[in-house]
Amino acid sequence: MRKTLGILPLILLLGCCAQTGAPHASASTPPTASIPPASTAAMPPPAGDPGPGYAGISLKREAFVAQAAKTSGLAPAAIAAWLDQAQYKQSIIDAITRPAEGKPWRDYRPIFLTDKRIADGRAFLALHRGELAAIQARTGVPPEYVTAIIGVETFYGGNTGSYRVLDALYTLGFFYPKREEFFRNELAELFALSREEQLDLATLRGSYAGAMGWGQFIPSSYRAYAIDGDGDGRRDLVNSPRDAMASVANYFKEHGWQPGQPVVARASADGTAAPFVPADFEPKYSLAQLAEKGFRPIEPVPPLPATLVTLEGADGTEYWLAFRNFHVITRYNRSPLYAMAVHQLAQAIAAP
Ligand SMILES: [Ca+2]
Repeated sequence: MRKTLGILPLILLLGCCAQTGAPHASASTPPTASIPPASTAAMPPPAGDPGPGYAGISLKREAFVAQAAKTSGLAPAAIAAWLDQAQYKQSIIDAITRPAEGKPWRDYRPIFLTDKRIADGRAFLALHRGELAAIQARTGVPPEYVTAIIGVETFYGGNTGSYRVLDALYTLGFFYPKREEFFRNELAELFALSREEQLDLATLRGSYAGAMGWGQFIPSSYRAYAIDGDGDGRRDLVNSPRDAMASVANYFKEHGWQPGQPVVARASADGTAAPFVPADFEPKYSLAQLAEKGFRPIEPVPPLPATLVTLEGADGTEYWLAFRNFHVITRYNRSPLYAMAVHQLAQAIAAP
């Protein structure tokens, strides 16, 4: 997702790469009802730091409780009790406010296109080959792209995040003015999700931006696009790799993945070429229009609409024609660097 935040984030924040280690949340903890014990209302103030200017958030909090109750179907008192349990974490604010990693492609690519990530991706694909083939039959999304997303996001499920999702979305929703409305909405979605999927908010963990599981879905994406891939009746993106793989593919399918079509094609720029940075990566130019702008595919490509992606690579400026499927990957994380890394990792994993 992710991404004025550099390598981060999801759909702007379906963030990538949970920063610290703890693999998926305690598989040994059975799901429990998401409503805290009634005694919570009488609990003392949160043990942790409730956050700077805590007293000043009461109005926001009051409005949020009403909104979240409506979104989730939980009682306002239950929402308020969970907020009492949520803890402000300065480390989350620090993580999200790190200088945006405006890395050029030549520095970004090596983070993801490593020998280990490629080798582990091949092993992951081999381990799940049957499941991934079945997913491709249903969605049209090739195994290597599902694998690459999970590889970039969490190193194949090994790093799904160590923050309590409740703490992450509380901290960002109330103490990160730049995007507080976005995160408060995600917090409300989290309450709904916890009720629908019987997730235990006391233990549910994810990235500092509240993204969960092998594919790092934020709550709204979890609710909208997650799939029960293993047929147990629950959508568990944290503990079920089959659910996670099916959900990544479903996310792509629902955002318009075109089976059999290319993602990008390398382009040449003639002497009159005028590079441009598209506002989004909607493929809205015909190949003829791109040729008029000075950009032509180096290899033959199907006559599909495309847009231009310009990257500063190790060997100089690279021009790419980006098709619909590239745009689909940017719906997961809007950074063109992210989308290109996923594409190239997928290609490397699938290479003979
Ligand atoms: Ca399941």
